[in-house]
Amino acid sequence: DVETSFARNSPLSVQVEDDRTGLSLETLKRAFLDNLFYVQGKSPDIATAKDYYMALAYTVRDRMLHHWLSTGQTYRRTHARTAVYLSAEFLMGPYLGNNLINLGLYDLFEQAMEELGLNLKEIMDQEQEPGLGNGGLGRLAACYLDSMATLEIPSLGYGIRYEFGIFEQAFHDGWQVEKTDQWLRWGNPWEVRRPEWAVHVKIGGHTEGYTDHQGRYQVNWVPDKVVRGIPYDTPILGYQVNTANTLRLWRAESPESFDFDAFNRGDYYGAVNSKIISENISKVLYPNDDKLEGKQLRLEQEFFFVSCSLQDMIRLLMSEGLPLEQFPEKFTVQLNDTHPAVAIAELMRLLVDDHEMAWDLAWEITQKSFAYTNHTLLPEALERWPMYLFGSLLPRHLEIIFEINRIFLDQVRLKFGPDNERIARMSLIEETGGRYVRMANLACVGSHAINGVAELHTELLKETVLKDFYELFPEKFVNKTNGVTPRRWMVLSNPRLAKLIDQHIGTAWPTQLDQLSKLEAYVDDPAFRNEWREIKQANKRFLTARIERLTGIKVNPDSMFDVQIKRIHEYKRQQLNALHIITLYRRLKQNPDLEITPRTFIFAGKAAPGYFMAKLIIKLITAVGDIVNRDPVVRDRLKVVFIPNYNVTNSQPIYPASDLSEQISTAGFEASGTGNMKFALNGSLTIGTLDGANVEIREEVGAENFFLFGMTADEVTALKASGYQPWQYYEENAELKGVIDLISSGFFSGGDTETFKPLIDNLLQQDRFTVLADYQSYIDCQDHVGKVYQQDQENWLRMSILNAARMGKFSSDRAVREYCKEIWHVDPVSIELQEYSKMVA
Ligand code: B1N
Repeated sequence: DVETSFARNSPLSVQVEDDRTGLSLETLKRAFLDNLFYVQGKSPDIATAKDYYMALAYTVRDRMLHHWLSTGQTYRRTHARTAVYLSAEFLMGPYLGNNLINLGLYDLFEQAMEELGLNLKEIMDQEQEPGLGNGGLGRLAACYLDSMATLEIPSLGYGIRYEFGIFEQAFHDGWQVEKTDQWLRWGNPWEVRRPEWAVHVKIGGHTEGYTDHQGRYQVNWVPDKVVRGIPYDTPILGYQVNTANTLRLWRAESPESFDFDAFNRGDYYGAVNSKIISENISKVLYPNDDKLEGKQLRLEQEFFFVSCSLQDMIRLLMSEGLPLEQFPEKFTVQLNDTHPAVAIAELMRLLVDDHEMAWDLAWEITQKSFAYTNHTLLPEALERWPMYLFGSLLPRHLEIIFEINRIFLDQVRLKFGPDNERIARMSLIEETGGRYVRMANLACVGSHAINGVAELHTELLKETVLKDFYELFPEKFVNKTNGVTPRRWMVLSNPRLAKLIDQHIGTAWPTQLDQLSKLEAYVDDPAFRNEWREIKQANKRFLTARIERLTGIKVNPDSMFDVQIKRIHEYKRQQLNALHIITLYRRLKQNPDLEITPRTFIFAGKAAPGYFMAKLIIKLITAVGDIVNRDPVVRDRLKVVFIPNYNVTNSQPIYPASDLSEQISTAGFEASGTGNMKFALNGSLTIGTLDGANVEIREEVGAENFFLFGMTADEVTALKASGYQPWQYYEENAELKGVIDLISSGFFSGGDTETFKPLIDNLLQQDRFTVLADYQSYIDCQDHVGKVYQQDQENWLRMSILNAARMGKFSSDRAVREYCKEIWHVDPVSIELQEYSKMVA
């Protein structure tokens, strides 16, 4: 039995090494049992499912380490230019399955487990995913890491190792309740703690000016607290390449010497307390999506991970023997929204104060280094920090921002003359009613490139929130439409469809997604069509079983699966979807024999814990489900399910089992969306507005293969400008009135007319997201969707195949290639696996 082993011919080749790299079935089984025994300390008779997971994870990790160490060594040796992704969120999803796919070892490990009487999928189900993000923004960061590694782009992701990620969602009486996420409870086999690269971060205090021995004015920042940042590294494998990049997440601890001081003074409790306070910084993820929570701790988190990361980059630069001036040649730093934008002031401080660089050179380096991605137009999400708060935590950074602002506003005056309103709008400091530091303005001034995440979004940025900056710096603005990784969102999560595609167009499509267009040749092929349909049915049956397990609700896999899964937000308009369900229900109550397309409405998504209206929307959906699912008149033609605790793990079986993808945000509010891409890629049809990337998806798949409804962004703006009066839509539309009145009557709340009153009042009186104005268009479109699904199944199938075949553009590989070419100017570096003996020599 010849084993594939990196160290096969090396003098250091011993049994232990072989167990960690070998790939024969016998070696894999032995390595797995060894890890169970020696790492988990368990014999099979008392091993739990968690032990099996851990043993398997370590067995897989061992097979990643040559990739990882060879990659690092190559980057150091070649001084590789590196793309740095700075993000407060990384929503990585479970690692085990993804790592097996990217190593190309999935089938082999499945067989090895089977030979041990174990089931790989069941073991994979044991993983607690690191939920270190809220939604699209965090998941985008994860897809980009996957693509950067796959494209062999030297890259580093920097973020925060939150001890508690996004909360776990449970339900009481149809209301969301939050439970703490304890993802680290069973240990994390994928990370390596690196205390030797810890850094110190100053917070608070004051600054002191002094003149140095050369007669230059310098500033000394005297903090009132110092925290220690410890990096935890996770390898990020590319797909079927040797590259393994690094995700480096920082944990906050207290500096040992500080504890020691207090301890020596006999203040044991004080020492322990200061440790607790320091550790708070990386304790918990703020669970808001598209909404700023202006809390001191949040600003501390942002500054903490940014300072740690920049110090680490400078260490790496110097360890390669490169001078500080080379920072922008060694690194290009992408700011994932403004959450890390304080990096602009922190790099200036590190260069000017700590490294005594002249201001102008430091500023040139800073602008060359950073690029900024904007992810939202919602004004309530734009980060602004009360100036007193900012100054009390970061006194030196506030001074630096004032100086950046002084020079910048002179530049504005030079170009536009004495336009005080413009100056007030563009200033880094907001002074109208309370003073604030504006992070988006800082990001625009300190970056050489600014991008939106879909074409429409970028255009709207230029016309609205960043208009002044576009007029000053038109050359900085570019669009980078989002993408998703086909490895996780097809190969891993839809293996049946992936296999069918392999059989027809070969196996290159996961890295060359445009090749999916070859599927168009089979759109009329009866055998292919049959298999396409059967795979969708099989995926629906699988999800049906899961739904029953998770909710107790039996759904019909032959019904249309009509799915809206995403964060709950008024602009995403889950309430519009609910109005449609109630519309259909009323029609059935009025005419029980009405012919309707049987539908299963599937929802999943979390509401921010402090977002009352979003929680009320969840309650409305579950309340409607309670009535509709039990009503004998419905005769199972409508079912409403809310799958709890939406996260990456729970989403993976949903996209492949969906027929209809709900992308129904008010036009102009969803920056891009990325779930929309995952659905279409897996052969679901979209009902959607002309918002975010929907516009481009429709362009690619063809208008005839997309169910469009609703106002355009311009129409929404115009309607509001003309004085939108939502109650008029209610008064003039009998069916809409009937639906609203049914909710108001207490029909879905056990006769209680108070429960949904805030939601109804809001719709009738404000309706910021024009739900009522789009109601009829949505209902008409849904009626059409129902007809096509029921009466024109052959056409539906054709549309499904064409959607998947035309989604090539939306691979995150395409997006990353565009960033590399147009913003980062980073080239691939291919990795040769180094032999173990040479690496340790
Ligand atoms: O970013 C995604 C987009 O596809 C979505 O359309 C967009 O809504 C999402 C503050 C955000 N924008 N802003 C956030 C998240 C957390 C937070 O604290 C804002 N998320 C998005 C990827 O581009």
